[in-house]
Amino acid sequence: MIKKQILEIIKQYQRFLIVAHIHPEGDSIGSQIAMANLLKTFGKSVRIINADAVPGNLAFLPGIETVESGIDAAVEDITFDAAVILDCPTLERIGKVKQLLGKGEYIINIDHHISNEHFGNINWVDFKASSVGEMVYGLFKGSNIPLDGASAQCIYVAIMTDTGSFHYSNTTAATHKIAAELLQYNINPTKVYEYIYETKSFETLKLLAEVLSNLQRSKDGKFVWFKVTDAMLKRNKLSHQSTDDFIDFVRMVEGAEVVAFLREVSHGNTVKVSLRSKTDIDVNKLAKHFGGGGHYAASGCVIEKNMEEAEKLLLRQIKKIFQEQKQG
Ligand SMILES: [Mn+2]
Repeated sequence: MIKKQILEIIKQYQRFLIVAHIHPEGDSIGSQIAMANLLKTFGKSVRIINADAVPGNLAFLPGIETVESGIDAAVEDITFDAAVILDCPTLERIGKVKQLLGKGEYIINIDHHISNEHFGNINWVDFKASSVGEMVYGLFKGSNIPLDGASAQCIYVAIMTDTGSFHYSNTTAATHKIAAELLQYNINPTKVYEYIYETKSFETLKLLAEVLSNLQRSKDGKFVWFKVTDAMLKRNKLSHQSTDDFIDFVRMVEGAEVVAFLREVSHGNTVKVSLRSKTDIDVNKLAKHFGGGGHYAASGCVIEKNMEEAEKLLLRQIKKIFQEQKQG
């Protein structure tokens, strides 16, 4: 129903801006390009603009050259009637691209975060969807537009990255069915995996080794966490982006129920926390306590404290949640 409504609304506008969240990843970029391709088949004009650049491991995606980043050049000449905002629970998540909105454009919000704030004129929020890629696939089906090879590859990458290569708890039979169909479009899963995950620099692996040798866990082993500081990045000449999937390695720890990644940002005055749950502990709720959010099993927040204090606060809150769970 909502899919049909969105497709009807799309018909009413001509010029579109497609935006995803800051620090875009596979689901954002893959969904954006596929969405743009769909809109183009309707004869619409489309610009894809994000606050931050495309990560290097997605450079192989067909259509990646159409993804713009930063708003300086874009601000001068952009005109659009509607904005499609993908994979963002709040409007703040689009970062400085927000400056391009506010001229009365229609906002189409398509997302799968449980914490979504329904900021659009129309909101399609399906937190059971593995990825926004899966939702864009649904739009293709709903519009009877046949998938093209480029869109199929982009959607495949969106689903693959948001499900951790089909093993996170958001992976369903439907996800696999869609992936099976996408593979008919000449996608090489081995190559795609290699591009996305097996292109790590020597320095990144050295840093990962350092992180893993400093892992910490609670006495009962249910909470496992690790830290990356500015000094560690500097020493290895790396950016934050290169640590994005470190949490996937730490998730492997046997007996861990909640895993946290604390990274120092803003010169040590702020700590960005990524959270993963491997059991029935809702880390969206945990992140919300600190003003963040996300999904039930994967979320994040920002704590405006130094590392030591942020760690203390997080540990205290985790302890409380484990205790509540025991009692409940
Ligand atoms: Mn996503």
